[in-house]
Amino acid sequence: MREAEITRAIVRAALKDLDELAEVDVLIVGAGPSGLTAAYYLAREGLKVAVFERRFSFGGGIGPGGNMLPRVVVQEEALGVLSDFGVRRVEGGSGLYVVDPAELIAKLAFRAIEAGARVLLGAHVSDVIYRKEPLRITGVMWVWSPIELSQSHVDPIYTESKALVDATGHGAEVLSIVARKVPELGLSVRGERSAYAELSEKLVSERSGRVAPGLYVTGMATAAYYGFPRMGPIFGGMLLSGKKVAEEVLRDLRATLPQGQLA
Ligand code: 48H
Repeated sequence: MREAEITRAIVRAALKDLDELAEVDVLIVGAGPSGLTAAYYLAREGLKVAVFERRFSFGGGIGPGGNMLPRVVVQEEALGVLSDFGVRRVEGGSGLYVVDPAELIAKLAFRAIEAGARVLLGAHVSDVIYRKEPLRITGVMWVWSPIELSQSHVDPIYTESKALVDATGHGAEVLSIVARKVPELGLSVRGERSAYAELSEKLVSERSGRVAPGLYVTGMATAAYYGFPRMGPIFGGMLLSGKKVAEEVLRDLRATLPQGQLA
């Protein structure tokens, strides 16, 4: 085997991939718990789904558990989602179930990818694309993360989407960009509030969804956007929120697009 052939195999496959990622049905920014959950429920319906994650790993905030103790908890209401992903849990009392973060990360990612979602690691989303009349968000601009970190001036490239989901966690990065750079949409990111776990879990699960034409929010980004409290190392709300945003995206895409128009 020649070294040149190793290069060619990588380049050919990667360029084909990037070509396919120029246009998707749903683009999810962030491969944390909410983003991966949404990716699974959308991909299993046959949509072309991509998840762009700026780290070279997935799971977002799951890995460190609670203050680096290797466990997270999930409440009873989210057991159905855990079952859809085949995640094992043990009872922790008071309606809480205890989960191994490594297993949660692995199974969320495995199921999303097996269902057909494409997870692109090291892809940093730095801007959005928009259109007027009708005013809507139609995709993102992105660069490889090491380029972003180097602070070199490199123009990003585009991915168009019919639905763009902000699953970037505490920073609500996509919505913050839109609030600043597409003021016509009138969005503002209020910032999360101090901890109130039960209330926050309920609000985040219920309110994740569409925030503007073509633009959706899930997970902690929902709390940051609406000014909801934080909840600490309980993850049921993130899973339910990912499922909820997937349902809204599916509903909207099915209502507005004939089947044949999905990418
Ligand atoms: C590409 C990006 C970009 C970008 C960020 O933080 P996450 O785990 O997000 P959620 O909302 O799915 O889960 C939140 C949960 O982990 C958490 O922090 C909780 C429950 N906290 C409660 C509390 O009180 O503290 O994942 C977001 C992912 C990360 O992997 C980022 O690297 C990635 O998004 N990301 N990827 N382009 N611009 N910004």
